[in-house]
Amino acid sequence: MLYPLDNRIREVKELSGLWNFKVDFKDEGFHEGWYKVPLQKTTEIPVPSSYNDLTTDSAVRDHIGYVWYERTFHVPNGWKDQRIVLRVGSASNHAVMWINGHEVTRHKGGYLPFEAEVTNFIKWGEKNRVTLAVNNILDWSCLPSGEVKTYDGNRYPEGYKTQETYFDFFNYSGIHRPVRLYSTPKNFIEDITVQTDIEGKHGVIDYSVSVQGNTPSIKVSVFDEQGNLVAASIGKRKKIVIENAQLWEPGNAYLYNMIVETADDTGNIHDCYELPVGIRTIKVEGTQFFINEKPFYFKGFGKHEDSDIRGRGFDEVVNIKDLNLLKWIGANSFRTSHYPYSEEIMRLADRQGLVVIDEVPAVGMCFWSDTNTVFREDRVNSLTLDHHLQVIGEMIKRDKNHPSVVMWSIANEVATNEAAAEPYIKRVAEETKKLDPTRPNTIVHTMWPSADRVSQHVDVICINKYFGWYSDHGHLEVIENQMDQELLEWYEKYNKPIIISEYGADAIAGYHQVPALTFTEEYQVEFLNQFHKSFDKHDFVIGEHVWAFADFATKQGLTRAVGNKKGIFTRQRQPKAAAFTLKRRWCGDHEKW
Ligand code: GCB
Repeated sequence: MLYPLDNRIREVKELSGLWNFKVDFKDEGFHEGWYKVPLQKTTEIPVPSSYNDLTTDSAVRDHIGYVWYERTFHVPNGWKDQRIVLRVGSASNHAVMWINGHEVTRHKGGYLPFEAEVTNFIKWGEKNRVTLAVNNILDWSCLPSGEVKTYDGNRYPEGYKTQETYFDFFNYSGIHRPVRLYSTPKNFIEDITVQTDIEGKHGVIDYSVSVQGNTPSIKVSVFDEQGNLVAASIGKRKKIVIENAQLWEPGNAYLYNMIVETADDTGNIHDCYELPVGIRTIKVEGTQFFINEKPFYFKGFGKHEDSDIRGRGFDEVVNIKDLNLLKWIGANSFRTSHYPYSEEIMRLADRQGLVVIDEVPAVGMCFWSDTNTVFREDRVNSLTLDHHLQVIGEMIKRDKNHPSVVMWSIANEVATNEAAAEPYIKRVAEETKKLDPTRPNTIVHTMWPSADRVSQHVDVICINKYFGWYSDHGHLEVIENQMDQELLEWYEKYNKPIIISEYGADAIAGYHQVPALTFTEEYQVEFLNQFHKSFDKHDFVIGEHVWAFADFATKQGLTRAVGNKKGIFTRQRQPKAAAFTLKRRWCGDHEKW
C-alpha cells in the first residue's frame, strides 16, 4: 500500500486540523442517520489525536462505543479528471466512512491505514462532507482482543458496562493519524514491491509494480542521494543492479530514490511515484542475526505511541524527540510494541538508520492459567485468527518496503502453553513467511521455555523477563542467576537466537533510596545492571530491548500509579538515572557491538 505523496502528477490535500465531534452516548447515530446531514450539536476536536485526554469529562474519556467525526473540504478543480482517494492513517479501533452521505468504506483494526476511492461522490464547486463513525469496542474477534462486560443487579447503575482489556496500555480512541485526500490519474500505479540483495560490490533491487488501467509502459529510474541517475529499467518486474552500491546500514542509512513512471504509447507520463529504497540484506543463521552479512546486536526499547494530552495521536514533534533520544542513548533499534506505528515514524527510521521490529496488535492473549483459558470457542477462536491474518497482511502490505523493518513480530505474550496455541501460531507464522519470505519472524514470549509449544515456527525467540519485579519483587540478587537459567533453557530447547525484548522495573522519577528499593531510580539502575551481567555471558543473546522507552498511560489498576513507570525517560521525555547507565553501556565499547 503506497504512502500518499505528492509529485508533478499526484497531489495531496491534508485534512488534519479541527473536525466536528460528537459522542454517541446512546448509540443512536446509525439509527438516526447522522451521516446523512451535517452533524448537530457538535464540539471541535483536533485530528489526529486521541479524544480521551482532551476532555474534562470522564464520561467522554471512558466512553465505550461510537464517536462521530465530520468536516468539510473542497476538491480543487484541477482534479476533475483524476481519481480521488480519501485515506485515514488509523482510527482506533474500527471505522465507517461516508462522503456526502454515501458510505465509502469500513475498516476493522485501530493501527493501520484504510482508504477509499471517492471520485464518484465528489461535489464539484461545493463543499464536500466527510463523516467518520469511530468505535473503540474490542471483542474477541479484534486485535488486540477484549470484551465488553455488562453488569446486572442493583449494585450497578442501569445499563452499566465496562470495556475489559488484557493489555497494559490505555485503550486510546479516535482518529490517531493524519487524514488525507489525494489524487492519482485514472490509470495509476497501485503498488510497488522491492526486495534487495548484495552481489559483491553491487546492490540488486528486485522490483515489481502493479498498475490499474491501461498503462503500456513502466519506467523505473534509480537516483543516488546526490540526485544522479545510477540505473534504469523498463517493465513491470525486473532486477536492477546498482554498481558499487552504498548500503543501508544500521546507524548509517543510505537511501536511493526509485522513481516509477507509467506512460502511454506516445510517451505521455500517466503516473509517477517516488520510493526511497535502502539496499541491505537480512539473514538469521545459527544463533546470529546478520544485516549486510555482519552480526547485528539489537540495543534499544519497546516503545509506545503515547504522549501527554495527545494520547496516541500522531505528533511529528514527539517522533523527532524520541528518535533523537534513541540516538543520544546509543540505541540502534526499537520494537513497535504492541501495534504497527505510524507510517511517518517508519519513514524516519528508514532515513535515520534505526532498525525496527514491526509488531501486529496481537497482545494480551494470556491469562496465566494451567487450563485452556485463552484458545477456546468463546475467546481466541477462528474469528480472531481470521483477523490476525488480515492484520498481518495489511501490516506487511504497508511496511514491506521499509529497509528499517528487519523482522515481523507476530504476537506479544500469548498462552503458548495451550495445545490450541500451536496450530494457531503456526498458521500465523506461515502466513507471515508466505507474504514476506525475505524477513525473519519472531514471537514475543511471557511463557517459560518448558511450557512453550510454538517457537519451532519462528526464526528468532523474543522473551520478556521481569525477575526481581513481577517475581521475587525487590530481590535484585536473584536476577542474574534466574536469567542465566532461563536463557539456557530456551537455547537448549530451540537452538535459536534470543532477544530479551522486555526487561524493566517501574521507577518514579525523583524517588531515591540507598540501598535501592523498588520504584526508585536506583532500583531501576541496579535491576538493568543485573540483567546485563547475564546477557553478556551468552553468545546466542542477540539483543536487549529495555521496557520501556518512556512512561506511558495504562488503564487504572492497583499496580499503576497514573500509568506504567518503567520508562527510562519520563512521559515528558526527560531521563531517569537509568538513562545514563544505558548510555554508558550502549555508547561504550563492547564485544557484542
Ligand atoms: C509486559 C507487556 C507490556 C507491559 C509490561 C509491564 O510483559 O508486554 O505490555 O507493559 O509487561 O510493564 O508489565
